[in-house]
Amino acid sequence: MDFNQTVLVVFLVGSVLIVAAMIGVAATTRGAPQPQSQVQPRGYALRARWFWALGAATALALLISLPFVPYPSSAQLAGAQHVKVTAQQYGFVLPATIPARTPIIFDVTALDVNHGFGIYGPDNRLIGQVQAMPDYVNHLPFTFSKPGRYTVRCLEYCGVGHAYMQGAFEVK
Ligand SMILES: [Cu+2]
Repeated sequence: MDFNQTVLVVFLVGSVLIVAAMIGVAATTRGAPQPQSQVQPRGYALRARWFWALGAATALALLISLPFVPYPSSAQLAGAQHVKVTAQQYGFVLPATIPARTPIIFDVTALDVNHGFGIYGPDNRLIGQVQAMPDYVNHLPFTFSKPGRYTVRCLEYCGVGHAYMQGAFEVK
């Protein structure tokens, strides 16, 4: 199963669970309304438990995922090679080749309006992106582990030619 199929399955299972919960609520709330004094303590107790459960889940998710944050440390970036990227209606100016296994910092700017600088790997999956803005330089650190042909696409609607705004570079 590839990534897109996994997303589809998760989405479908989630949708079924939500619909099931809605049907459950609809089926169990048919009777006469209960008085507020009877419902309130149960609701408040449920709310407190829900709060702590969400807090615990968030803390756990942070602890598990923090080591995988994809941003390089400043030490790793000390010797990084800067690559200038200029976006303009409707294309990108950037070098034709970029070295593999070398820390890179893309210095991204635009000459006219806001653009998106989205990098797609050889398997056509989005692997990194940053905005390209006029009169401002955004820095996107990235280290390419796989050689191949990478495509750059504009990810921000920038005018009539937006859909065709592409670039490419070779990682060697
Ligand atoms: Cu665009």
